[in-house]
Amino acid sequence: MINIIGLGYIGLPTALMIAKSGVKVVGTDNNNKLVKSLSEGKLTFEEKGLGELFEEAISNGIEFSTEYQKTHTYILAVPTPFNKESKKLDPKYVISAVNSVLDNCESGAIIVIESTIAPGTIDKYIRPELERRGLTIGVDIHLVHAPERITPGNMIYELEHNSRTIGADDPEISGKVKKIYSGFCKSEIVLTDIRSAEMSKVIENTYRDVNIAFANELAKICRTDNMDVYEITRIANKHPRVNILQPGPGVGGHCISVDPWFLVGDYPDLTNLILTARKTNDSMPRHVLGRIRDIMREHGIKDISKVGLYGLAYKENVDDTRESPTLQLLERMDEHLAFGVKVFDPLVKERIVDHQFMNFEDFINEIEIVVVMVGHDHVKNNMELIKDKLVLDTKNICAIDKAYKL
Ligand code: SAJ
Repeated sequence: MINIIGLGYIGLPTALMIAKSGVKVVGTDNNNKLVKSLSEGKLTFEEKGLGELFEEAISNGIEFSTEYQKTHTYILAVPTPFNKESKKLDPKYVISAVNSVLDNCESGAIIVIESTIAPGTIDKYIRPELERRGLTIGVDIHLVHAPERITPGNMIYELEHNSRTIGADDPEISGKVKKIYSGFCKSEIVLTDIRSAEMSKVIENTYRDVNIAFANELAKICRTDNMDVYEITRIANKHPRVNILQPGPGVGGHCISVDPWFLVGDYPDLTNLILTARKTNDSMPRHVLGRIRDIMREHGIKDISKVGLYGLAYKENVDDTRESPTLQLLERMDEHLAFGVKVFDPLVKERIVDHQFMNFEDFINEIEIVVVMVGHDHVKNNMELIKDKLVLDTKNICAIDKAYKL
């Protein structure tokens, strides 16, 4: 039996996948409400394909509990909150989950950590917890890092099709964990050591951050001379070794905008490019604000309540608002502007800001400028309703000739 600890965005789909592969799974979370809901067959977040997978896992006998189980294999997918001031991850939930596992597990158990952690976390924070209890690592207990790699909006597909990394000290343990993951992962499973697994996860997200920053810098360059960044990158990308990403209103989510900071923190003298990329991406909400001001000035619009931000999620077709560019933009507006501007997101049900409309038509009727911050399918399907407004299309998804761009 495998006990999955943490039933959020990563832990739940992973638990369901493993259950689907025929292994007995118990999912544990300390949130009573969440466990109750899952035990009653009700999902707590939306994700493509999750409903069907949930049903299959239930018919394969998956169980949910607030209790840690006594077993041999644990997979930890607990949150690692980011401290915005220190730019560091707080490993407290991983440490406390490891301790709860140690209070319950069989001798020789395997603890697989999936949560994103900064390079060196296992050596610095986890091994000492085990040693403090007098446990011999590699005999009494085994540590593994198998960082998750799935992207919200396409999680189920990516769980099956993305390659996995398994970092462990002992090849025999890597082999056992590989067997679990190969029950649902159709792609390559790469075995390595713990430190390399930690580092590779962080550099994947850093690589993407740096590449998005390049696209964002190009957008700013093109804006100064009124050139079309999308046309220029489309042409450049015809080159067989060029693949420029898409500029946007900023980089959101809990991963790409966070992980590069671990490298900057640990290697301050060696990370000029990574730090500059982070700052470039963080500057994009302010760039959007400048574009909003340009449009207001051009059209003699003085009242900020005539501006509506479409999208609160951090990216298209998800309801996750963590570090979202829209929230970053609101933080960068002075109080008066932030209070007046209107906001709408069809997927985000929780009320997060003032003037957050729940009805799209009311939102559109009240404003003159629509700022498309997120490319949800919903807005693509509602072009008719926005096409007569002034549109600032920060995602280049609106089929409207006169739309303003970044
Ligand atoms: N973005 C751009 N331009 C682009 C691509 C993305 O501005 O060309 C923006 C998005 O709009 C969004 C942000 O970047 O605000 C991040 O979105 P994303 O879809 O690139 O990535 P995430 O945060 O959803 O998921 C990432 C993934 N990592 C990589 O692609 C290297 C995912 O595979 C990881 O599992 C996840 O981080 C994680 O949990 O670490």
